[in-house]
Amino acid sequence: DAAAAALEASLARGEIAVRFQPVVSLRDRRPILVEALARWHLPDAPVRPDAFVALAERAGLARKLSIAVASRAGAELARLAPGFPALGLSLNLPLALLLQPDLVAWLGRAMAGTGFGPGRLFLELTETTEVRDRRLLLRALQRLNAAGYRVLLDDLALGDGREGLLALPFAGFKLDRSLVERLPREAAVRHAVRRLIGLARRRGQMVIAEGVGELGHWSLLRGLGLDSAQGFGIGRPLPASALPTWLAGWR
Ligand code: G
Ligand code: G
Ligand code: MN
Ligand code: NA
Repeated sequence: DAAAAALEASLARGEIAVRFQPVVSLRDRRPILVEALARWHLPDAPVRPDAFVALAERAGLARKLSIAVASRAGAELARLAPGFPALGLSLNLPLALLLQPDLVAWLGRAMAGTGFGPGRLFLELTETTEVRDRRLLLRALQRLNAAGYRVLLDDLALGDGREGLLALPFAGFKLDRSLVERLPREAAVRHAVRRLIGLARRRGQMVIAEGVGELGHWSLLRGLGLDSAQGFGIGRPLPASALPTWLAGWR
């Protein structure tokens, strides 16, 4: 259809831009990584990421989109050095791509020459659709772990049926903004989150709070045992060129 053709043309012309949102340590404030967030701006208006990511998946362009985002993110961050710290880079990947047996090969090619090898990359499993075959996901995680990647379960909420996935060898998870927002006012949510974090700790998994809008909640998050945090209160998604200024202000 027309939308798919427009996206394919934009991909071919290198028109998919990337913004970077920092994740910082709740212990020592140090920036740990930046998450790459794709942006598509048509002449009249921006297209919402969730809309064009879904379009890409429907149109068989998901892999092309991921390669475009990954290679552009790597190239733009590489251009910031020297003087910019060796932060990690986090990429969002839907389940269908994470399961691809040749993911390690094509992602490696996309990042070649950028300085972002597996040891500096985090992969966020964004998919909210059901994982039908856990063994396939387990095998994919084993392949990625063996290659040195760290895979995070993105947007984990309570009662969404995905908690059980944490028994798989994920490096950690991101606590969904909907939960993080409720923590200050709801003891039951704090209790449930503490339990999740306890489980993660025992498995050596890291836990990132998403959607932290106010720095006032820092000590609450830290007290719950969260490792790190991301959100508009820390840093908005920024173009690569704005990261050094953000970093200088953050310190
Ligand atoms: O800023 P924000 O509106 O970017 O992101 C909206 C949604 O789009 C989020 O769920 C995010 O994970 C997803 N998203 C952003 N960039 C990418 C990308 O490059 N690939 C995939 N699969 N999802 C992305
Ligand atoms: O699903 P994923 O977590 O990858 O999506 C990230 C999305 O969340 C992006 O759209 C990003 O712009 C948005 N986001 C990040 N931090 C905040 C925040 O503090 N508040 C709000 N409302 N959105 C945020
Ligand atoms: Mn994400
Ligand atoms: Na997320």
